[in-house]
Amino acid sequence: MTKHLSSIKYLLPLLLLFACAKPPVPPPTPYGPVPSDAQLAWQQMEFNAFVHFNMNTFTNIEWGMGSEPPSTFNPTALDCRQWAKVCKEAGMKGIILTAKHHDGFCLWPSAYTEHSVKNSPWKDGKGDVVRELSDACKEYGLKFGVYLSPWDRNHADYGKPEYLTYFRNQLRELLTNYGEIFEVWFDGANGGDGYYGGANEKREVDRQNYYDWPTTRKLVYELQPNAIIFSDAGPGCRWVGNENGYAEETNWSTIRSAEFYPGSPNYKELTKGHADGTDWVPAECDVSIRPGWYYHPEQDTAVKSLEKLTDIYYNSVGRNGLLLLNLPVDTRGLVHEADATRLKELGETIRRDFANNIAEGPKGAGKKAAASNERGQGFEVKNALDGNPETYWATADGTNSASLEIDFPKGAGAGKTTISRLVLQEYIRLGQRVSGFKVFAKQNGKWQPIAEGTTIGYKRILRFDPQEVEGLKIEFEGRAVPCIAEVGVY
Ligand code: FUL
Ligand code: CA
Repeated sequence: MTKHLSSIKYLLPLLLLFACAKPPVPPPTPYGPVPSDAQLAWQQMEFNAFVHFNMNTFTNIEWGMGSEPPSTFNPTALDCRQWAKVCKEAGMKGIILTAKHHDGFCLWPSAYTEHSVKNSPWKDGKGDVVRELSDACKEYGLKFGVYLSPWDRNHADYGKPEYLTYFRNQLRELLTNYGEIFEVWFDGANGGDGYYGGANEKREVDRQNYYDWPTTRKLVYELQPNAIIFSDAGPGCRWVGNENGYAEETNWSTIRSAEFYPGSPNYKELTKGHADGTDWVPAECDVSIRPGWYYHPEQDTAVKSLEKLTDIYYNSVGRNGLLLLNLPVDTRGLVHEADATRLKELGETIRRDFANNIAEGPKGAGKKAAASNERGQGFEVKNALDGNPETYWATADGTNSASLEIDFPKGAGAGKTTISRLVLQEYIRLGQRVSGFKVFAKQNGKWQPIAEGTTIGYKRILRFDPQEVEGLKIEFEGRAVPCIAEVGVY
């Protein structure tokens, strides 16, 4: 009997513990399509470089016909390490190179054509720009991607089924011989006049069916399982629908991708995406630092201003897009001084603008944040203010509208804090859920509306004139319970 009693004595506290411990709260269910791990890693790169450098650099035009003799390609001081250094210092994470543009000239010694660097005077035909840049990227800790133009104005078979074998053979070379390729860029521009092996004629293709894209995609994934395929239709990422570097305020990372193909006429819909999209295909904003994609000496004085580039950054990365900023490498084979200087300034501006998140961390104002609703353990509001994109604040099922409030600690001055930027990030592993938000600032004890918006997605940045605030409140409206990974205040 005593033996029994004593065992009850030990069991009781354990039983009590069980009774009091709250059951773990399950995470919200995903809403709609969600990104793959590769798409998530890609989006986190945020800011990448495009490099247009090829035959057109030496003919000083944008689109070569395909009849240019390889002898024309002759950079005098090509240095891919200089490109990589400039990009790295600007805060970019990867570089995509025009390995072959519409004129068909190849920057690598392809085994399938004579129209390449191997027949150029550069390095006596022993050079390989793809090799040099992929090596430089490795050295500088950048990812490397390739642009391979589907349209080829040099190739005799363009427009016939035989050309697709050639195209895929080239893709195989690029995706096999140069290490990891993070992005493969398929331009929508194709079909029209060209040299075509001497035929000098106009060749139109059925853009939707000619290329048999499913087969090409399969090849890409077979050789580079983590590559992001860029095209108007994705599937990895999509064109934003313009070449000026601006996403729209509303930017869904989902589209009904079956309605698009590279070069499809409905491309304007790509700008906003589709709220009811069937596939996760986030937007990439490609834009050149100069008026042209290729280098033209007369544009040395037309490099975009720091103000313009900063605006582009805020309207691409700051609107749920990835910024792919093009550098037209010059005839020496270098990023021109004017572009390099501007890029350095841009990098410094971005770093400075986001140097000090006053909401983050145990000492930050976020410590005092409060939410109108919290889902429970593991989903508290503090998760939105910890600087960790993998933790998030979520509300209870059914609570699709919720607000978060941050009070700023009394500083010197009169307990006021000056802010000019707000960064909002959804936890997109669970889909894109927020459809609207409003921002209020507490000024002299009263809440004043200062901004509002629609989608957030991976990242939304708001800029406002510097203002003194005592607190900030953000109201979120979700299509499902909001999952907010980060709120940053600068
Ligand atoms: C366009 C091309 O036609 C341009 O030459 C450039 O490569 C740009 C990135 O895409 O569609
Ligand atoms: Ca977090």
